[in-house]
Amino acid sequence: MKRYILLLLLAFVLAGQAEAAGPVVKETTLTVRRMICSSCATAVEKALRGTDGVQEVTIDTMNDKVRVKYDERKLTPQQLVEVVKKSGYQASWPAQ
Ligand SMILES: [Cu+2]
Repeated sequence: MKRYILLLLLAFVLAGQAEAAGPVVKETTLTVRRMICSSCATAVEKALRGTDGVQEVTIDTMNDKVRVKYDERKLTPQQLVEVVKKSGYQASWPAQ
């Protein structure tokens, strides 16, 4: 009986771990140069939002900064930089 309870406990612990294995959300800031108007910002935002693993994008054109929340199990900051570059803008990480 004791053993059965232990097994049950173990099952609960394992189930809890499986649930915890969702997205691992990280937040980072990229420097993106030459977003001179709102359509530049929209282009960068669209490119990032269309990328699997990106959860939230905040563009700060005044300071050349783009804040991104992303799932670190799917993306790296370097990949985010590549996405921005492909949309036609200079990007760097860590932010400068
Ligand atoms: Cu523009």
